[in-house]
Amino acid sequence: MANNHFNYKTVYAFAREMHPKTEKFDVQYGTAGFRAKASTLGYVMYRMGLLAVLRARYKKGCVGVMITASHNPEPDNGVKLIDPCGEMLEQSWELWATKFANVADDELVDVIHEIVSKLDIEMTQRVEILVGKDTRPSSPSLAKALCDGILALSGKPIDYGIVTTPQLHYFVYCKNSKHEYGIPTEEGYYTKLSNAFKKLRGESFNNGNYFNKILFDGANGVGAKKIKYFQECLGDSLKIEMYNDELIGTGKLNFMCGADYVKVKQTFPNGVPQITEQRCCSVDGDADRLIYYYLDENKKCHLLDGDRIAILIAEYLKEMVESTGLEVDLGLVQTAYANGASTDYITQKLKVPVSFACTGIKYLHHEAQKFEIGVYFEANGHGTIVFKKEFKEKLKLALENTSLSNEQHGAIKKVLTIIDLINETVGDAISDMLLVETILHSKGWSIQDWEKKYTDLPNRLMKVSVKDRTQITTTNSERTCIKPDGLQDEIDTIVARYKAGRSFVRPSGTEDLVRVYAEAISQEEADQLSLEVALKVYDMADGIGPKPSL
Ligand code: G16
Repeated sequence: MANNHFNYKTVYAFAREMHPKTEKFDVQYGTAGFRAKASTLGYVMYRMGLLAVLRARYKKGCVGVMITASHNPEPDNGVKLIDPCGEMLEQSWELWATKFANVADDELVDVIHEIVSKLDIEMTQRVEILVGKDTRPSSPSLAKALCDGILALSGKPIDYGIVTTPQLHYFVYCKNSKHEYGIPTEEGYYTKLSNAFKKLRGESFNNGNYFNKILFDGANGVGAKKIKYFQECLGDSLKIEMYNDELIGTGKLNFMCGADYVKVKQTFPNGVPQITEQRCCSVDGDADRLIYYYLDENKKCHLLDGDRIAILIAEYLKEMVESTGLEVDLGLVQTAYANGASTDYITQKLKVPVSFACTGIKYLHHEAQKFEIGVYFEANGHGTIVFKKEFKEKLKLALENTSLSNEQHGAIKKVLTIIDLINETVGDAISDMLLVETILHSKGWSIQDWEKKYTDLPNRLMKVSVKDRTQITTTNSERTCIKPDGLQDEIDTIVARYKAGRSFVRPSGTEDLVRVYAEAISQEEADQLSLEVALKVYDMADGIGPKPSL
């Protein structure tokens, strides 16, 4: 039994005087933590500071707290906790997070007592909490509330300032792995990734149809700031022309630019020069999502989204590993949003098994960990690759095997370098971009060559505002709607009228709305299908505001 004579006076005082619970409604730890209007989040931050200390003590390691609302508009903000291994907070603790956020000020200490005694948390450890924030103007004051929570329970906040979400995940894991995974500093991160990139690129920066220039849309967020350091480290090996780096507080974050805008609107972002056939990419507000695209001679924007990125990577890794001569169990994880054509290509052409998970990196990550090499991506461009520890050891052992050929040894070294290029802790737009650039370079492909692999089914994403989005519940990896009663039957009837039609609805875990996805044989039909389904949701789930329209 832990010795827990902790004095909670400061916790009480801070809760009542500095960070009182201002909102009456309950909030929930959603797809990626809490997200809401920044002005409502002060007390939630304070309480997450408290919880982070408890989590760190329970896990006996440092944890991270990231202040970001990622793809959401600038007035929103949010917070998510990062576990010691650099992954998202373990799901059983999401319930504690929700409880902490919603309890009355006077009962806050009771909930702390409850968790401390239930989980036998030793309260005397001095734990470190790594704090990061994106570029939202609301982030510094929210960070102050968070740090007050950390200090109230005698934790030690270590402020990393403005960093990308994946950087903070990386730092947390580096610290807990005692630097085995890397050095937990920004410089350590840039050095590890850029050294691996340059090693893979070699002396010749262009190859076949591949040219080493890319236009980069930083979404007016933290990605725009950090890519500059990469450019310095990469030198001439990759020329990154950076766009959309407005000053903090101009309201331009994610506004008509960034990965979410490009993917949802299927259009070219503002602020990036329209050069025909030029390879471009966008990241989102905290640089954990990546989307590629180009404009054709008719000014049509061609998207290469998370599905395409996943396939490019899975195919490349499969070939690489085959050339090492080692047996490997490689699999891919997608969500319901994955384009049907991509799933067909992976299973039928690539012969790589596919698993489905619910929306949210936390679900995909764990599903991917079941494979020796697990590639996971959401269609929105959020994803990474995880390698089993045993697989990495197998590679290192094989290097000592003298019966293998020089070519096999070369291939093994290359796979090890590729692993160094990847941020395995979480989807990382910049690391993913460097990997995509590496693969295109190695194949000598233009973005158009990459696109030729298969043809996407036209699709459309829509948003519907409803009175209470929790009225909508789903099952079957979110592909079937259970509530409201009868909605799924209506969707099935509508879908049956469309050739190659598919559609599903689910409540967003990051925004107060319901998402509708549809795909069909032509763009017009995909648009029409999604509109019909969106209107049905509006009617059957208490839609509010203007009716959905295209
Ligand atoms: C977050 C999650 C993603 C998810 C996205 C949208 O992304 O990390 O896994 O796909 O939200 O989720 P929902 O449809 O539930 O709103 P980000 O980039 O906003 O952190």
